[in-house]
Amino acid sequence: MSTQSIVLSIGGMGCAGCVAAVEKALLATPGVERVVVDLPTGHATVEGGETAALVAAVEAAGYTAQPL
Ligand SMILES: [Cu+2]
Repeated sequence: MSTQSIVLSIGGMGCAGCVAAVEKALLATPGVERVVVDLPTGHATVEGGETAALVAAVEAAGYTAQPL
């Protein structure tokens, strides 16, 4: 069974520390298996989890998230 990837546009990241914080928040979300956050594009590619929960986790970490 393949895991569906969800791509989020993250707002508010300015450095590698932000990337790490967003990655940590997403990885802590139930069902998430893999997270790749790209700072230049602001895109987070997430395998597993549900979109609404991912957005909520990112927002709780202090950033914005919008599904692409
Ligand atoms: Cu930062």
